[in-house]
Amino acid sequence: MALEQVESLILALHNAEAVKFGSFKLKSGITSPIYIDLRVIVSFPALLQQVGEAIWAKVSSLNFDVICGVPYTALPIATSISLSHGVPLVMRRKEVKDYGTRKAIEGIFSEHQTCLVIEDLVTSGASVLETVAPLQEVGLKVSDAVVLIDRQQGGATNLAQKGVQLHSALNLTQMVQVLVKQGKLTEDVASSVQQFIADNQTSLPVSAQLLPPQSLPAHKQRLSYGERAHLAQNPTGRKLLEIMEHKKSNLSLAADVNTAAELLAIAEKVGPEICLLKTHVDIYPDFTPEFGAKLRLVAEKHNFLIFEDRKFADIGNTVSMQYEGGLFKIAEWADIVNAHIIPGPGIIDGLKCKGLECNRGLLLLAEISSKGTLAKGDYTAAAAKIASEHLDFVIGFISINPAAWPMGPRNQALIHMTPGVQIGGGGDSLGQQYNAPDNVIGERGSDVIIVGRGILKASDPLSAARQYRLAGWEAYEKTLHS
Ligand code: 5BU
Repeated sequence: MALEQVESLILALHNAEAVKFGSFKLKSGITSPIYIDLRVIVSFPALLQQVGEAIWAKVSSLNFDVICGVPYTALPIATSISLSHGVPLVMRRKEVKDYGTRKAIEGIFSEHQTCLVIEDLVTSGASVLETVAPLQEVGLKVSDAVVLIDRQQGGATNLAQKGVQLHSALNLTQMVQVLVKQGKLTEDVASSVQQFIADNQTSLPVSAQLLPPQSLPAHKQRLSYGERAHLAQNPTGRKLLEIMEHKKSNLSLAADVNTAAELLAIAEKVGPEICLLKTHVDIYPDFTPEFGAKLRLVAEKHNFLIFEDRKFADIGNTVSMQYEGGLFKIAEWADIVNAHIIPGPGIIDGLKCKGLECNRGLLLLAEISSKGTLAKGDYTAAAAKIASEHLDFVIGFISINPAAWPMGPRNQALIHMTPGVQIGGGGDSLGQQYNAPDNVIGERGSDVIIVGRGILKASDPLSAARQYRLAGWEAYEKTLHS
């Protein structure tokens, strides 16, 4: 782009107030002397086109088959380029309504085609990676991204570490220089912007840093359970990952038997095969206050953890009482419980205030295995976000198809557990839907298979448990070595 075109674009962005100078409090709490909001450019069609052309000038010599704008601000920019230069778009859905049937990437493409990612503004590069991950997931290659404005705060370096080369039409230094030259900005403000850039270099979030540089589908880029144990902030999450590695087991038994006595017996029998025993304590008519201590002895003997599938769903104060008190005193004996996020994050605080002091962990119900579940799309995305904000207590999710989540690079400290597992698939007459162990761990990207009737109704539950453990483990090993 010629110098006068660069200057004219910078002035047009300034006139449209897409770039402002002053003192702005950013979401992160940092005060910035510059504020950039490129959403306004949709109100200025000529400017939108000018932006598209400036970006195109940077990438027209690269090889790519399709382009994809990072939602939302870069979508109209990508559309403008597509219309002007006849390049097909693909579109990333930010809110996938139903992971089972709706696609995260819309449009026509074939595996191994190359996609250029288009972004409006880059700070750390994290939002570019959130779009790169689902593109790679569907088999597209991504080696380049282009941005209108690079804030020069480390994004290009961070993306290069992930194998994505960042091209930029403009950067902050250049913009400030032009605006000073044009009398729109004082030297003082310009130098405070330079100082801000120098003082606010970013790196990627830990989860993104740990991913090896691309090209395998994101759900296959998994670290081993043992490596992930070092990432877990919560001691129970860490311990579970260590047990999984040590016992070569990613099998959880859903021990839905009729009595506490039967439960203790089956725990004793299949204990050596499992990393986790899942209970529904409220279905045992012979429950006594000694139940928890007895089960813990079996768990210690066979080195597995206990997960009471209580599915808390009330306000923080109530769940805190339900967790600690009542007949079952769940917090005393269950290493792990789970909760719906329907009440909002207060439920986590309510459980955390009892659970954290005794080293317990929490799973959030992000998806459910039964037909017609409402836990999907935005709800699942909200569960993922809330989890990432409570890593001291939340150890992972109940999830059904985490590989299809469009939320960007996986936080490998969090453990995905999937119920609705049976060799042979199928379902029951009350809405349960089954997937096979290799599909759950391999294709769907989960970490733990939760198996109930597949083991309990087998003629020999112990050998069935072994069969499930081996199937789950083999599928896991393939995700490490593929
Ligand atoms: P099954 O016999 O393998 O179908 O048992 C599944 C178990 O997992 C059972 O205890 C359910 O309560 C539990 N479950 C589930 O099936 N689906 C879900 O989404 C959740 C729990 Br959450």
